[in-house]
Amino acid sequence: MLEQTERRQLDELGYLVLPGFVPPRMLAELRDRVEALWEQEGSEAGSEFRYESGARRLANLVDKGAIFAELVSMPKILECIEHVIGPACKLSSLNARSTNPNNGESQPWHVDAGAIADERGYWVCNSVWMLDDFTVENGATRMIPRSHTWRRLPDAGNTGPLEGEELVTGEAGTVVIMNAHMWHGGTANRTDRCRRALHAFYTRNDRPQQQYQKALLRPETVAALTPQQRRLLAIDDVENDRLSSAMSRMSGFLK
Ligand SMILES: O=C(O)CCC(=O)C(=O)O
Repeated sequence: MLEQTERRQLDELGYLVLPGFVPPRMLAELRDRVEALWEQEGSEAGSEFRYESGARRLANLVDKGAIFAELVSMPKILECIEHVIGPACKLSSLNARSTNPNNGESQPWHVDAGAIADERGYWVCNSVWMLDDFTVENGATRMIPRSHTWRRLPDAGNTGPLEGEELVTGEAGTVVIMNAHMWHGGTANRTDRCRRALHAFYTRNDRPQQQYQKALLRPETVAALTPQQRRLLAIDDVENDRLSSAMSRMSGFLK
């Protein structure tokens, strides 16, 4: 159960840090799996979503290991997500992002999916899974607490410091639930080691998925899902087929 203080932090600050959330064995498996995928996918890694200079990416992870379907459906995470965007929600995407050693520049300030809260309220919520310690040096995520209430976007391309920004550091195994309307971005990695994270991103059911899961998942992946995971991935949701296939076509990911 979410505690009252946790609900309040999500409502007021826009984010909640869950230290030590990932059990050590799961953390080791996640690290091994993402490294194996980077090795296997080479220059194609991230192609189902996007490439980013200064960072390695992976996309469509639910299709790339049973551990990932388990991760996106963990009860505490879902409780947090549903607190922010309501119970009628689905997975939008599951990606990995690893900032390269000494990669130079911070990411521009942004909100995920360019999303501004609408008349029904918030509709995007992300979770950042630290696979390495996030430190002041290695590219931790910066955020502006309370900016999810502003209902406006940061200036495109701005990477400079902004008033009120905070750097969210933590040990590997920490998960940060983030109202994704809040202004945020990864910072520059000034160390000689990569900084790895997973982003499990959710959206309200009346909005398209960032990655149209049903079109991306292989039949054997779909067959192994629990009923709850099927619902979370919107496998049987006809309205999602309409919304997300149109979006995938527009982005060029679906012919
Ligand atoms: O990995 C991070 O620190 C944040 C990345 C992020 O916000 C994004 O890629 O949209």
